[in-house]
Amino acid sequence: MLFSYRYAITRGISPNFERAEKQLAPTEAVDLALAKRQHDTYVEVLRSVIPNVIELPPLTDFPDCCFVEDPAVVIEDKAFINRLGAPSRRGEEPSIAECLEDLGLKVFPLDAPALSDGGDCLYTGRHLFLGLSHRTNREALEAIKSLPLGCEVVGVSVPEGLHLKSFVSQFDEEVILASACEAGLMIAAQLEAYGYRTVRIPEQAVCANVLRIGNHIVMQGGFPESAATIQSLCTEYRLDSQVLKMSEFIKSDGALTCCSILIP
Ligand code: CIR
Repeated sequence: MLFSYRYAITRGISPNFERAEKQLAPTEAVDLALAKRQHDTYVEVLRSVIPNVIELPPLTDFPDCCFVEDPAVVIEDKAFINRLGAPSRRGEEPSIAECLEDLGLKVFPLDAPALSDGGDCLYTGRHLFLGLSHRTNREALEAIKSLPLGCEVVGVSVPEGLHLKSFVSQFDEEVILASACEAGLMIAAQLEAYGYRTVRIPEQAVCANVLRIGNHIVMQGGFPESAATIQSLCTEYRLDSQVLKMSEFIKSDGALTCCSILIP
């Protein structure tokens, strides 16, 4: 069943987290102690709604290792392992691939010249939308299309920013949240062509990235206008909601979905 998960994979923060990739230098430095507390709370929230949460040990040499969404993408009982777009992140994948294999998933590695990040993969149950971004290329699109995933794979142009899911995320089977910024609107128009309802989310683009698990929505804390929009949608769809502030991850372009791999 869509949104029902037996396992989640997470990974603790690297001691070198301050050196994580960033599109822009943050105005305030990353607070490592606060980042750890926020990550602990994230894991606690997952534990409250998913029976098995696996915490992989941090990788000292990989400052971005907590962003486990990027190395692998799970589609039902299958997964593909990305060849990550940022060279500094290549090497995060093997332990994740091993973990997925141990859980019994059929795992397909992607090879050069494909480049892809999980943040560019939005799986809705009907479609796998693949953001074509600075991190994900057309070779990856062709390679993923050739895998036996059992869903239609569609390329979506991401005009700026990091990933497709820096601007959109799935709220319900046929409902996708999209940032009200220009790039969000352009992406939303591409998804609407496939029959999805999209809902505009104000404030920062990262606010459109929520976690949907069972009947729960977890949204980013610290953004009252977007919280009000998402809350009223939760009321309409009879979903519970919860707010989780991940400010230290936003400084490294991370959103809520990026810190876990969810496995049905
Ligand atoms: C990176 O640039 O790769 C990391 N600093 C952020 C990755 C965020 N990933 C995601 O949202 N899926």
